[in-house]
Amino acid sequence: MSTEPTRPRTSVVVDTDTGIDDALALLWLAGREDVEIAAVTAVYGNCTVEDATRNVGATLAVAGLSIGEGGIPVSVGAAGPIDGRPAHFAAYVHGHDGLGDLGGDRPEVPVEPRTAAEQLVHLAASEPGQHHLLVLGPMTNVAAAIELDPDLLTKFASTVVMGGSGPFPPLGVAQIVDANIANDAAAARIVFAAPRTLLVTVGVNVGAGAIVDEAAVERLHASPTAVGRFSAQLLESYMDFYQQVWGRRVSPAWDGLAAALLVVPGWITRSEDGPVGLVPDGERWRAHLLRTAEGGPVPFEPATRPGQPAPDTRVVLEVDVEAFLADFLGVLAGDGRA
Ligand SMILES: [Ca+2]
Repeated sequence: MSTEPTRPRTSVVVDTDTGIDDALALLWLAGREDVEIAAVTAVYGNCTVEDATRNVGATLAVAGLSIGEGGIPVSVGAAGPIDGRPAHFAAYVHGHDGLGDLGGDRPEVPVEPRTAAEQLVHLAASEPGQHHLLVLGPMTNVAAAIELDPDLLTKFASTVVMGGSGPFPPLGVAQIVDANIANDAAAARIVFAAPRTLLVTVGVNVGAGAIVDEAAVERLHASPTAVGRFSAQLLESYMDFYQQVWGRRVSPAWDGLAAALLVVPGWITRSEDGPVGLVPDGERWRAHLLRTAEGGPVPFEPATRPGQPAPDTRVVLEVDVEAFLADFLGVLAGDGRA
């Protein structure tokens, strides 16, 4: 039995391509007593949309949450980018099943009759201002929902996306791949142009600095809770990948950081508001805060909304990583909940 929290709970709708860091974000949200997961919408990205949907079910089951009638509604979304290009999956990062091929039980889950885009429109219209939208995968579902309701993002209390590359880096500085933008730049273009209450990017510019290390994973292995031990297994698989590409056994928190900054915006220590545009970077696309050399905004009309100035997006630049990691790992490890 738990007592009713004294603060109102933050109601979050999670749009996710449930891979490893998405699963950890869901487990953290589920473990916070001040958060209610109002609905989950699945999208392709780290894996197929079918796997992402199963992974939502498997992850919420570990957290003791049910899906469907009496539980959290889960909707199936896009299977590929909004312009019809084939999807690209990251099996080398998240395993073939999206959750590191751990071999656990991933049964089919009961899903809503509404598609993900329809569900986002429905939730926003029926309870405007009540929910926050957390976007953890390619923005295809959200863009499809904006095509159904151009004012969609004005009906969410805030929208936080794991994506973007922040401001342009100094010349010659290499940047980390921004998969959520690169996977569907056309959808991202629609989202960054849409009117909104508040749109926040938690991009690769800050996610790469929020690192779960081996000591943290050992702590999770020793956790008395199923959530803690499942988190440790997921992180071991993630670290196998980062060992290869970053040369050390670490895991950036990525989606977990975006979830955390939605719920606790006080952990954002520096941000800048301005227009975000899609820019090419080799064969991929990025979303950058567009500034002149003097630091002023670069005004432009988004191609998806001609005649309208690009609205401001809040771009996160610095984070209280210590406070975030202490809470993130504490919740996942089940501190005080054995
Ligand atoms: Ca994700």
